[in-house]
Amino acid sequence: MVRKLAFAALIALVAAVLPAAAAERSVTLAVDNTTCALCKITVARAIEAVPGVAAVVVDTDAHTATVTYDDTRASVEQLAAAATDAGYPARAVE
Ligand SMILES: [Cu+2]
Repeated sequence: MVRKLAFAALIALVAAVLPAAAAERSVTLAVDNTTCALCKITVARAIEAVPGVAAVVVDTDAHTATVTYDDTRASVEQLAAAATDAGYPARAVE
């Protein structure tokens, strides 16, 4: 009984983790006008508001935002548009 439950739990865990891991991507955006701590927060919040975004790291010295997101729910264009709409024109960099 316990082994069956453990097995079922393992299957459920694998089923939950695999599709998420397969869809998760990271992209670095070049973001203009990011000069201070407030810009950093504003840009991060704007991008985090896009459905599917898991994490945003803004670097005000490099003027970049590195975004971890689910590519089945959000596109790079949507991420860049969110920052652009907040007053920080953004585009993907390699
Ligand atoms: Cu600022």
